[in-house]
Amino acid sequence: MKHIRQLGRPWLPLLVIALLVPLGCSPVASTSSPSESSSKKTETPKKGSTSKTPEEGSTSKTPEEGTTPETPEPPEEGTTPETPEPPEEGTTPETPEPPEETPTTLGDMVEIDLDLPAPAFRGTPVPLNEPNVAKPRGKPRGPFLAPKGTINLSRGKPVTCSDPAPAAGEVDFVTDGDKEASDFGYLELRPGTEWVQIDLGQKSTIYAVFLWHNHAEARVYRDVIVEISDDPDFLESETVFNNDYDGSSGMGIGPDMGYVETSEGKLVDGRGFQGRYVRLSSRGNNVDVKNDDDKNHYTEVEIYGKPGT
Ligand SMILES: [Ca+2]
Ligand SMILES: [Ca+2]
Repeated sequence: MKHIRQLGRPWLPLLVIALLVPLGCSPVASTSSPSESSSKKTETPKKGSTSKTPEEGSTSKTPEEGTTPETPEPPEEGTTPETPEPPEEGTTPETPEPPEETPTTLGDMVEIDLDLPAPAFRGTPVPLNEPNVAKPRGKPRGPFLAPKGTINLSRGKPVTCSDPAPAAGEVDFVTDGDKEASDFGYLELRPGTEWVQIDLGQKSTIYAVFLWHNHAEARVYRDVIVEISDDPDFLESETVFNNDYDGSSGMGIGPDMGYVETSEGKLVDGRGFQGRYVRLSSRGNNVDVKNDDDKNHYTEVEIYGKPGT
């Protein structure tokens, strides 16, 4: 029994080694491979996280810069952010574009015939003691040019006004075609800032507004303001003329000059703005104010343009 025990002992260490070697080998070998594999895993998501590279590459740069393993993972993340962005950019610029294009659409320019009333006084009006008034031209106005197809849109169209009880005349006088200087031919509105408004019946492209207050004598009407809108209440509008130099009518200080009434009427450039309604405001005149009777008079308004849009 002793011999067997002595012979058996020298084998023990061999057995132990034999058992340890396979156990030890596996951990040593595994440490190297996982470290490499882990590093590869971290690298992949890092490159993948920079999703912009694949985004750009997916469209054009990928074939040159892209490596095959990176390409498949990121595109999924990259495609999602790209999709929502373009529609946002596309919709925003479309909205502001229409108002810019609207007033600049002009066709072939032709001369439009006007039916002017007879002059009520002769000679060039004398410069008036009134601020911000343009020097009278002293000669007839040149031809009225407008895009081909322009017509008088306002003739016979319904008129409303801010004065609930006009002192003289009817609102229909403003668009009845009678422009002769006469105390019986105009609509008279109370003192202060008042307006008349023409409903063209449909949204129209407007190239010019001609305006006759009372041209029986050389008068200057104050705070002449002309607006175009699709809203009958004019909460939003395009102002095409404003000579209220001190802002006393509450619609802002205007850049335009005052003018002396003549039989030619006042030509206001509509600039091709579109709208269904045109509103004309004024704040009395330099003649009647001396008599403490600072009223507003509208003999005729003609709006030239094209019906519809
Ligand atoms: Ca009239
Ligand atoms: Ca004013």
